Amino acid sequence: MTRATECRNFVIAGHSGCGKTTLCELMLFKSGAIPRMGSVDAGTSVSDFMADEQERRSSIYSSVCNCVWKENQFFFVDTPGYGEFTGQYVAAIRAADAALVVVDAIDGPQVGTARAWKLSKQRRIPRFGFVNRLDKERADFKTTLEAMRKNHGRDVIIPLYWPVGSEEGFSRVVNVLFDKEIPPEIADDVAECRGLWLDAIAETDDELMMRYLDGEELTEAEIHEGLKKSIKSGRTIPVFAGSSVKDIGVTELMDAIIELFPTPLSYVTIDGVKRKISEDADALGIVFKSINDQFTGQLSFVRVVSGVFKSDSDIYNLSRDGVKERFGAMFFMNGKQQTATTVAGPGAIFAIAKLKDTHVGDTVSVNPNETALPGIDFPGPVMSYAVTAQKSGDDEKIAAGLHKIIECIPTVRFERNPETHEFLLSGMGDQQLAIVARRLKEQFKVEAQLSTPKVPYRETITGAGEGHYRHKKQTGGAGQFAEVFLRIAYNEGGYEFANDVVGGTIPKNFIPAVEKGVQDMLERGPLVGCPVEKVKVSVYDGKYHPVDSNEMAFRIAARAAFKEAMEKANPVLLEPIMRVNIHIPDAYTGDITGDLNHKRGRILGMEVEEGMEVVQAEVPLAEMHKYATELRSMTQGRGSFDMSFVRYEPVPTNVANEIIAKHQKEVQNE
Ligand SMILES: Nc1nc2c(ncn2[C@@H]2O[C@H](COP(=O)(O)OP(=O)(O)O)[C@@H](O)[C@H]2O)c(=O)[nH]1
Ligand SMILES: [Mg+2]
Repeated sequence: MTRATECRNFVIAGHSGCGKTTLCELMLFKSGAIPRMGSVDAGTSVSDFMADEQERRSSIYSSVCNCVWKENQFFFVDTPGYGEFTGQYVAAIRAADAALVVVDAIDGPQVGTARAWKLSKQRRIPRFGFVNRLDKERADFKTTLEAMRKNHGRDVIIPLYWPVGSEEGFSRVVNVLFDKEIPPEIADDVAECRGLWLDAIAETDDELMMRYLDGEELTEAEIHEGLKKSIKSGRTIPVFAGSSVKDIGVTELMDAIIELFPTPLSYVTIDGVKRKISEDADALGIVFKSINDQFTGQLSFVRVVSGVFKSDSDIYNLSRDGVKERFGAMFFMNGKQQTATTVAGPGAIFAIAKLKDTHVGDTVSVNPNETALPGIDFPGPVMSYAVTAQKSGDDEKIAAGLHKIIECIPTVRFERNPETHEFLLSGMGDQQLAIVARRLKEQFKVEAQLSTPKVPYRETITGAGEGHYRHKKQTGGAGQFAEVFLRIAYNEGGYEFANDVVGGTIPKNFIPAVEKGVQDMLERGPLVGCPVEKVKVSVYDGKYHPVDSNEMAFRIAARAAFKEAMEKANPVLLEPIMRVNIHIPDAYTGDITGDLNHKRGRILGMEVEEGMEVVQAEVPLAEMHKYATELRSMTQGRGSFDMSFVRYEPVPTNVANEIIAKHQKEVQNE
């Protein structure tokens, strides 16, 4: 087993198309882990091995790789760049000790790049940049670098390597700190970077700073140490340059991964307590990914945090009451290719088959008394479809299939909405949900119909009203009699029911029946049949008959009295309002805000985050159903957004009238 000091674990992130998968492929090839270099374009890369990925020629799922480079073992995760597949990145970064963010030298930093910087900063792990595709026409290192510097600062984003030549003529990279022979055309740039590095290195240590300010030269060893320290603290982000297609700058990168990336032997915080990670501790790991497909069957991926896992073991799932699981073989993975192993220590990522009760985000350990690590915070869904069976009778098969598929995609949910009674498939965008539907068809042979879901409107009143009803059926047989007077008023605190009957005009034992009648009506409001909220109901008078009164009669009378009161109390329709944050390059701000105005949105503010404009707005849910698709076409895929519920608000009258009229028509047609 590789010792933990010789193990490096990192995630590869960035915008789609910057060359992440190609870089992974090259690292695997250079280290001898694969015999020949596959390609994304030919559908032969190690990491894009799922059928949907090969068809798209782009990553959808994260993919785990490992290789040995100069006696050090690298475990790294290739992640998809599209916003809809962010969940894959969120989970992978949770398991990584460092982030390597790839930036395209042609398009520069994009939304996916900004997201990668942001999430890795939140995780407080050291960050590295790799400017890729420098061999390509129109590639420009300096412009790309300037865009990155603009977002983070000149003294943060500092090249460690500088390219020699450009486009077709790009031939090699030089180390700005240690290389002695620098071509004259880049000498000034290299000298500037060297200066920036020396400033940052001096900052890491007071004594060093004194000597540096006195004009003393720092030794090579001091520079090495200071460089590591500065990067580890997050104060600086070293930038590499290269081409993964032409294999330029990647040897330098891989050597630096050994030299500068952190070892897995730092600390882990469990339950607020900092603990040293060690190979001798009880094995502890986090499950950050699972797959279930025709190639591999069901596999769970564990990142070893501390200790050493051994094959053929019992483990305990600390996130699920310590439930015991057993596994046999352990594998190190390269895409779908499995290599059996018997041990895995800190930093390693191994896969095991057929765990029953273990899911993404769970902590597993050989010690049932260990404490679980914090889980993984996945982003909330931004769109939903209502799911119905294409063929009647398939509902159960669809539900079972969807549950199986989404077990491996934690950002997708399948749930019944208790208000609209629809089954909703919710996720990060239409492409992601289309992939789920397709897998349902291919793997489970059932077809689901996806349609626009109903908006979960609600109803309330803005005034107060009284209602009265006498329910009487006293012709022949057993009679029925009940009379109810009630008042309703708007109540900010929510639904309340009060019995204000004096003198027993309605006997106490019938009051629960009156309330039941009211509750029946609360479930289906008078405007569009949606739940009624925020009303206070007070029953204050009535009449009963010693023989003919019964619970049913009071329930019926209460319903009718409530209906009358509600009509008088100025009922209004409420709609869910969503808080939306839209991340876009600033060139699109005008289009985006204009479109939000059409959607009855309210712009709350704008800010710049990681070089992207963030438009913050509140928009009715009714207008957001197709937003994932619309945003993509408005920004050529350069935008992304998140969305969460804030509150219910009255629907403007003109819009409400249309919704009510449409509902009435549907009711009549039923
Ligand atoms: N010229 C050139 N093309 C590259 C380079 N790296 C990747 N590509 C191409 O860029 C496209 C996207 O690459 P891919 O690895 O799928 O990017 P990812 O989406 O970040 O994983 C593919 O057509 C690659 O062949 C490079 O260094 N130079
Ligand atoms: Mg990829």
